[in-house]
Amino acid sequence: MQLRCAGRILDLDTAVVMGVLNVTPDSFSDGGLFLDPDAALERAERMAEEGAAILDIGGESTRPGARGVESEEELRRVLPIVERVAARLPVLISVDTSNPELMRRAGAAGAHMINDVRALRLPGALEAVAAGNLAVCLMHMRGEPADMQRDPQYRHVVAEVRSYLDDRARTCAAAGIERERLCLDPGFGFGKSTVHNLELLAHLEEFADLGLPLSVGLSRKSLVAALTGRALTERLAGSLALATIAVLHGARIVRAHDVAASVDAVRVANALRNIRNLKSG
Ligand code: 8Y4
Repeated sequence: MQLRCAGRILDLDTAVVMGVLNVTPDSFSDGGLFLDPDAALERAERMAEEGAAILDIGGESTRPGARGVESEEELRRVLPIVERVAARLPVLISVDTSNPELMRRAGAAGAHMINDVRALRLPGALEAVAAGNLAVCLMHMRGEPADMQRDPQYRHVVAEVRSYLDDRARTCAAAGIERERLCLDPGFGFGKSTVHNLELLAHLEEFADLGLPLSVGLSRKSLVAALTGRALTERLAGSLALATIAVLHGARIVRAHDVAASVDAVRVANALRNIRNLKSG
């Protein structure tokens, strides 16, 4: 299984780690530290050394309750970092954005992928990605960050999220974005209760039969807090357990803050998957 990213091929027969690089001053864990471009670059270098296959660079906070940032400010934060990382590191670069203007300009800055929590639903986003050759990760979100955790309800969360992603993938294909460029993500924590998140994780394999690579983001999220009772800075072990389970259930891209530890967890899960596949022929 492969993903076509701006002329490069990402082999996803084994799962890889996508490291998170926030360039927001209100970032929940990095506290504005990485608004400094030199610090951002150092952090990027370190994550690449630690084995991240992809870096996800984002300038808009999508934490529950977060407010959108103005388009110009987002471009101003993200594009210079993308340019500098692309010039220096061999790693694939994903841009975490819903902003069509940033999508249009990301490729020229050196990005390979768009990661959109709104799955190209904003006006102009489909056209912006179709006009280039970047890959795109389509994520499910119920509602908007400002209100998404206000008592989310589903009749069948797995079926509803799956059918949403299938629909978005078909819409992308119809708009001229080849399926080889698409990746799907159930959007853990984006308008989901603890039980919804667990149901999605337990039934992740049902998404795999859509035939597209799956990505997941579980690192440090409220699901870890709900299951372990841990504060934000104490969630690594729980995050690694969830990442391991996700790969065993078919995830191919694991979005994570703690790259070195996540790479180890993903290696363990990849090894187990390989053995299982060898034995079942
Ligand atoms: C603590 C730690 C509290 C993290 C909240 C958070 C995903 C994503 C995000 C995801 C994809 C986050 C941009 C939310 N999550 N993209 N982005 N999949 N594809 N919250 O799950 O990390 S940001």
